[in-house]
Amino acid sequence: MYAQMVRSTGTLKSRAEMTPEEAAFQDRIDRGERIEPQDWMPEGYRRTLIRQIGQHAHSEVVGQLPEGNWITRAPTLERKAILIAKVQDEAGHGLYLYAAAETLGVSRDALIEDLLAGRMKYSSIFNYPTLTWADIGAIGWLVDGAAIMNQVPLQRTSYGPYARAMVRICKEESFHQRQGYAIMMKMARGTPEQREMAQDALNRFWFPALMMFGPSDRDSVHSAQSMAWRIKINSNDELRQKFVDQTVPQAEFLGLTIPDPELRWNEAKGGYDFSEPDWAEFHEVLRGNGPCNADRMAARRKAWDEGAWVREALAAHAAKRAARPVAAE
Ligand code: FAQ
Repeated sequence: MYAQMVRSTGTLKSRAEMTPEEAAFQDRIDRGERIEPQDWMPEGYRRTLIRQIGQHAHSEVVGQLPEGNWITRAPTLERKAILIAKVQDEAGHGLYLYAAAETLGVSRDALIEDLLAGRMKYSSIFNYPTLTWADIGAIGWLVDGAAIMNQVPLQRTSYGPYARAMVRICKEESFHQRQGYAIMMKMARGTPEQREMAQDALNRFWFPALMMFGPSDRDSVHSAQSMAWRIKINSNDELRQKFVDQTVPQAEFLGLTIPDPELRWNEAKGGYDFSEPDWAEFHEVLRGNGPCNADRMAARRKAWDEGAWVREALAAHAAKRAARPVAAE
């Protein structure tokens, strides 16, 4: 199975099967109460959150790499400054999320070691290359757009520190999405070559963006339990549908074509019908065989190894400070 760390059976415990603590916990969730770090929680809830928040944090940090690739080649100083700010925001998102995960009793170092050892995942989308400047537009528009669709409901997730981290992240993601769309508008209304570049970026990023929402509901192993615990508010397919419905008019406004011949408005359901992504490709990317998996992990390992002296210096400084009052006595 492609799920790691946390085994979800797909079948939920009935009330009769729950211990009194589990039943009381479920009641709190059902009443819409927030769970805080000091509260009792089932071990599965804690581990599911560590898995999801940790994977989310890793995605933010690995997600800096495809865009960082274009900082030195941004077409104007203004675009460069905006891109630097965006990439820096992603580091901040990683930080809030690692901090939220730490409230569950796992250290940031342990999470990063799990990522580097292949025991934890990061979003499949960041294993695709950024070949042209239009890809930076497509990432902001589609990738941040998909992230917002997924993360706005997470502001209401049941675990307090995760929900609160999401509030600021969503505000910043909205700015990211707008900067990506602004690049797409410029390209789509530019020279024929720029327009072609914008269309090509949309062609390459459309289906990988749809994969960000996870496998279809029929194959999602964690959704049932995560939704019962209100860690997830919506299913993968619900969010994917909302994303398509929101994005198609934006593509039309740009005068670009979504690369899906099956895409059409379905009056009865009040949404678009569209083709599913190639799930075989999705699983290959998750297995580490996407176009950039090896490069991304090599970059993260290098950063971790070369940053060792910073971590050691910070630890030595903290130890020195902690020893200071003792010395004064
Ligand atoms: N990539 O049973 P489900 C961003 C895994 S946004 C990789 O459906 P679940 C912003 C899943 O983890 C991107 N793996 O799982 C940005 C599980 O494996 P596991 C990050 C995926 O958790 C923009 C297995 O498949 N956002 O970074 C993917 O209920 C631009 C079974 O799947 C989040 O992480 C995938 N696409 O639902 C940054 C949002 N899909 O863990 C920089 C929070 C599924 O057991 C630049 N996460 N898998 O080994 C979530 O909402 C959920 O975790 C889902 C998956 C929806 C991703």
